[in-house]
Amino acid sequence: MNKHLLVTGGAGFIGANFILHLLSNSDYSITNVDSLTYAGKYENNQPFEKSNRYRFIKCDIGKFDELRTALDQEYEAIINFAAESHVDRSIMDAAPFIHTNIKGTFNLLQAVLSGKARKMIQISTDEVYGSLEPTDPPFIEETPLAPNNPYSASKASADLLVRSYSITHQLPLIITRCSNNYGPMQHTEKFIPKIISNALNDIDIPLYGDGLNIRDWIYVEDHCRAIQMVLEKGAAGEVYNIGGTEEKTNREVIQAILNQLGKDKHLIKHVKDRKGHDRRYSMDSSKISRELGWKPSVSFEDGIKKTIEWFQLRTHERR
Ligand code: NAD
Ligand code: TDX
Repeated sequence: MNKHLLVTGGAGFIGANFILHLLSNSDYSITNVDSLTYAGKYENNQPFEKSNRYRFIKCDIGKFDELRTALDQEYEAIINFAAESHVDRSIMDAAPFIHTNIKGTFNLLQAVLSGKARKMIQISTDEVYGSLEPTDPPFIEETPLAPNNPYSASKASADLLVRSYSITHQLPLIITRCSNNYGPMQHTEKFIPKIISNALNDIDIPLYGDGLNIRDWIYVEDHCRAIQMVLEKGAAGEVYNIGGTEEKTNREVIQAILNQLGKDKHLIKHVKDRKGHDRRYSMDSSKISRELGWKPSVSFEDGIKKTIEWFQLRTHERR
C-alpha cells in the first residue's frame, strides 16, 4: 500500500525537484501545499500535475486555518520545504521570514502533535551554523548555531522549535541541514541561475565584495536522494548534515560557468558587498554517509553542465 506524504513548498526549487524524484523513485502519494509566493511556480509542478499520486492545495503554512484544509487525513510524514529562502530579501524585509519560517514551522509541529502526521522532516540549512574562516574545519551536527542574517536566524529558530517538540513531546522529528543547492527550476535571484541567465543574455553578473566567499555546492538531485534516505531510514530526534563536498569561491563559480558558455569575463561586475556576508560554509556529511549510506554522486562540473542545459532549453522553449 502506498503511503501519503505532506510536502510543503513543493512549487519551489528543491520541493519541486523532490516531488519529481519521489514520483519516479517511490510509490508515495503526495499532497503539495504551497502559497505560491513569487518563488513558487505553477510550471514547476506541471510535469506531474496529472499524476494520480499527486494533489496540490494552495495554502499559507503560516495560517493554521488555511493549513487545516490539507489536514483531512493522517500523513506518513510532513516534509517541510516551505520557506522564504533568499538572504538578500531577508535583509530588506525580515517580516515574511518570521511568518513562514518560524510561524509556519510551528503550525506544522502543532499538526504533528495533534496526530495528523506520524513524523516530520524539517529541511534546514548550513547557514544556521554561521560563518567559517577558510582554514576552519567543516560544520558538524554539534557545531553551535550562530546565524548571522535574518534568514538564517529564522531557520535556526525553526530548528530550535523542532528540537523542543522532539524532546518535550517525544515526537519523531528529524532536521536535515544542507549546503548550497543548484540545478533545474532554481529561481534566478540565486547566484548560479543568475550567472547562467545573465550570461546567456549578455547582461552584467553582479559579484558581491571581493568574490572570495566560499560555498559548498550540491546538485539538487543529490539533496533529494538524501532526504528520501532520511525519510525512510533516519532516526527520530537526529540532525543530518548534507554537503556536496564541492567548495568554491564565488569567483571560481562564475569563471566555471563563463568557460562552459564560452562567454567573456568582462560580464563580471564587482558590486557592493552583502551586509553581514558569511565568508564560508562547509559541511561534514560523514554522519549521513556512515549511518544511512549517502554520498553525493554528481560532480560540480557535471551538475553545472546539466543546469546550463536546463536553462538553455527553457530559454529556447520561451522564444
Ligand atoms: P524556494 O524559495 O525556491 O521555494 C520556497 C517555496 O515555499 C515556494 O514554492 C514558495 O511559494 C513556498 N512558500 C513560501 N512561503 C510559504 C508559505 N507561507 N506557505 C506555503 N508555501 C510557502 O526555496 P528552495 O531553495 O527550494 O528551498 C527550500 C527549502 O530548503 C527551504 O526551507 C530552504 O531554507 C532550504 N534550503 C535551501 C537551500 C538552497 O540552496 N536553496 C539549501 C539548504 C536548505
Ligand atoms: O548576485 C549575486 N552575487 C553574488 O556575489 C548573488 C545573488 C549572490 N552572490 C554571492 C553571495 C553568496 O556568497 O553568491 C553566494 C551565494 O548566494 P545565494 O545564491 O544568495 O546563496 P546563499 O546566500 O549562500 O544562501 C543559499 O544557501 C543556503 C540559499 O539561498 C539559502 O536558501 C540556503 O539556505
